[in-house]
Amino acid sequence: MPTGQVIKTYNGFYYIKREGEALTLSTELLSCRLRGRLKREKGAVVTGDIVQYELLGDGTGVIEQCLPRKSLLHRPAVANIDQVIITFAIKEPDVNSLLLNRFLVLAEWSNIPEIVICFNKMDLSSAHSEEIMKPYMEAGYRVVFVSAHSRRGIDELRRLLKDRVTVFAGPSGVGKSSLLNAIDTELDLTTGGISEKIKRGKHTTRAACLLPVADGGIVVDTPGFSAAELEQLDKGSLAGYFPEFRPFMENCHYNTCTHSHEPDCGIKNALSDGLISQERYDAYLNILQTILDRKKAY
Ligand SMILES: Nc1nc2c(ncn2[C@@H]2O[C@H](COP(=O)(O)OP(=O)(O)O)[C@@H](O)[C@H]2O)c(=O)[nH]1
Ligand SMILES: [Mg+2]
Ligand SMILES: [Zn+2]
Repeated sequence: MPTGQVIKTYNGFYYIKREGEALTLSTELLSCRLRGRLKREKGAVVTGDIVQYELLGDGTGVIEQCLPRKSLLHRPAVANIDQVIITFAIKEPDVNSLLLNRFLVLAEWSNIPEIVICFNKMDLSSAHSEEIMKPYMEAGYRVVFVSAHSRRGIDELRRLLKDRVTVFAGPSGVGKSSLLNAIDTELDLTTGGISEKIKRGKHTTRAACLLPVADGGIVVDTPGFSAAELEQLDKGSLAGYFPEFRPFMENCHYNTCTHSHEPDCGIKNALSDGLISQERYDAYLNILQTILDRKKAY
């Protein structure tokens, strides 16, 4: 059976790029329906999925099977993302470190293999930029310092996108669309001012689609994803989504330790020894509280 990748979905149709074909703006996609058994299962096939399909006589196809996913972003549902570029600005607006940490946890939880932090608007100021990003660089994350306006770091971003499926995350106004336009002028995305929410109307949800960019990269075009669903996380697994916490967890006295109030906690000891940052630990406690509050509400 032939294999392909779902590039977008619309009204019960799944548009597929055949295996071995490159994705460009002129690639002809195959429109497919789902086999009945897959239709009954919610979320059985989403954008980004690698699927096997049967070709019908009329030039359309039927998806028979979805292959195992490498990663899954939940809202919007997109499978097999290789990389997330979490974008913030040095100012206008200032970095919201709690939100940055929520995005990092969401990316770790979604099993996205490459996680990059992109620090935009470096033309406005470069003061303290390394200091602001220090906890994240120390945690092992790659940070790129860029400016869509001065084009600093744009070549580096373009290299990062090559041969990967990438999603840009981050609050509105930090310059995600501007960066994509700087990477590939053909994209011509709307920037600034006009709220995408208003443009589309409050209640229209638009599904994500995969979009080719210059030099062989693919970006996920999404109306934006939220880190809200983090409350679905299990409190026991949260600390594991902070990569630099992992080596210290085995020193906790209790194996059910939540690293908050318990004595003899490996993570709290590492914090007081200066081995993990206060900012990251505070974010951990904050997200933990979100999870506990949700559990109480039931
Ligand atoms: N000074 C400066 N402003 C930028 C830069 N990148 C984007 N902006 C501005 O920030 C605003 C929001 O940009 P936009 O790309 O729409 O952000 P998005 O909401 O994340 O897609 C616009 O007014 C842009 O002109 C940059 O590198 N430097
Ligand atoms: Mg935008
Ligand atoms: Zn602990």
